[in-house]
Amino acid sequence: MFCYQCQEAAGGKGCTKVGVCGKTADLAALQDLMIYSLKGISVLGVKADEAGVQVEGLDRFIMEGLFMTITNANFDKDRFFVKIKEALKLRDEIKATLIEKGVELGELADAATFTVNSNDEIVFKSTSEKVGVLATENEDIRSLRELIIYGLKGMAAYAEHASNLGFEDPEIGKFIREALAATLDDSLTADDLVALTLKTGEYGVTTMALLDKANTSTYGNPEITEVNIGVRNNPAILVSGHDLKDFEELLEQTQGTGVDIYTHGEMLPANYYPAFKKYDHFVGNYGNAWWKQKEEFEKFNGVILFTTNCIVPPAASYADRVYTTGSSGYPGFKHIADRVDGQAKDFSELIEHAKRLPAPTEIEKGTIVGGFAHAQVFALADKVVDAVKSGAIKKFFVMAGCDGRMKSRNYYTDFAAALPKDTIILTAGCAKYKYNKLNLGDIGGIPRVLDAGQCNDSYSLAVIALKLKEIFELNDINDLPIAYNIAWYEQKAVIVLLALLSLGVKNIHLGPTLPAFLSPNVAKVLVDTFGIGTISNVEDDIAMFMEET
Ligand code: FSO
Ligand code: SF4
Repeated sequence: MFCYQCQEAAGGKGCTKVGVCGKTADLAALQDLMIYSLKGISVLGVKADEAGVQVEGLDRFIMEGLFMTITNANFDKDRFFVKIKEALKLRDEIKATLIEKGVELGELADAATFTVNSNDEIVFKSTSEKVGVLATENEDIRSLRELIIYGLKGMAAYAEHASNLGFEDPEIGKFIREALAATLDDSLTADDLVALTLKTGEYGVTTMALLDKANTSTYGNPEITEVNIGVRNNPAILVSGHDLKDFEELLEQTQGTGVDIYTHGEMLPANYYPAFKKYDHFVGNYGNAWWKQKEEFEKFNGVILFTTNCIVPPAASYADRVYTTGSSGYPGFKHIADRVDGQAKDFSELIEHAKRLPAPTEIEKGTIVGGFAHAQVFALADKVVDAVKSGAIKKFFVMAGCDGRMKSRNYYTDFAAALPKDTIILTAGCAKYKYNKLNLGDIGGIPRVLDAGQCNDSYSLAVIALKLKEIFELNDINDLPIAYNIAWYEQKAVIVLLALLSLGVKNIHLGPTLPAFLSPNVAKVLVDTFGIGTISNVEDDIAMFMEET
């Protein structure tokens, strides 16, 4: 196996024997083959687009396939076997339709023609060996192709959440097909792929805007909320991941059952939405970021539901009370099936299971504050602008992104704690758990940590920045007193980064390490064009950031 798609890639280079995330070589092979199959479908999909042929369900199929390969989203080999076979079948159906319509297919890439005539894992594995990341020999082309693919994975995840709420944009699916097909095209130069990378960022903005619209028009605009982090004495279900539709359906189905609902990790921002506040059995948030799940799930005692990544291979003590749904999966966890004909998912099995289990053990008490997505910040705009004008706020620090296992990430806790008291942290994603319980105080009633929401709500931070640019009548977003010190872990953070770049944001510092998939030349392009930097130590970095603009 070779995988270097996340920040925890072994040795900062890539996982070759087993993933730090727990991905085995067999699973890695199937994921490589999944991506290859999606590239093949996309080649035909592009031809169908050109011929004006609509393929029902194609956007959704590709999105799900990409999402399943995001770091720690799905460890279930059986699901990949099924999905790859479906992919080849769908691909060949599109091919047959096009031939029937007299569309000239020309010479097709191997990805669009290969077959696996066996259910044997070994055959799948040997097929995948020729199609993995290292199949592209030139390291710069490989780096750019993978950068695009990882951006597409993040984009697909966000587009899928929007689609679950009935919000779709066919242009996004079309772009994903074009870009996937382009990663097979040997005639494209490094410059072509750099241009495609930026275009991926533009579509990242479109996708996050669509998801923002889907979330806010369905559940209302996030608002300032004190979120309870303590527990009650009832059986309970802990919901992890990002999918708000799943969350809503579970809240509905648990009403009046005596089972409480808590959020974990990236589901915390569900607490900020007005629509979910009417449920008395929605208690609050339990625990911290994804990587702490082993100890926290153990103590939660109840049922756990993953709606998306990030799954950590479980301890045997709680594995039998974990469920997955959507694109997430893990062998041995029960999987809740997809919606059929727009009907709600059936969560009855896990609700009945929860009733038989004890209440959560308290691990924390008190509250944390969040809900500062764009509408809420706009509502406070006068206050914020006055504070900037009076000098009460000197600088904003966008510290969005991810949390993770590495000790080096304690940098972000120390950084947040050491920031001058006249600075505000703007955050989104699970990075917040590094400092959202530090009690960093407020500036004239404006909390010093403003949490916009999930990683996709980084879009909100960009909208806020653009609004401030307008209010202060600046020509360039980079003239604002905003510094970007972003932590990343997996591929959704890649699309967030590309989206920020496409909006013209410069001098983003990325840590705790730069992606292993950036070759030295590609890293140089990012440094030279966008001023991308990394982190060093808290003291020097704060001095450097405070000096800028
Ligand atoms: Fe991932 Fe990062 Fe959203 Fe976290 S991008 S790791 S769980 O911030 O949040 O899915
Ligand atoms: Fe390694 Fe990350 Fe790939 Fe998992 S996703 S195999 S940890 S690089």
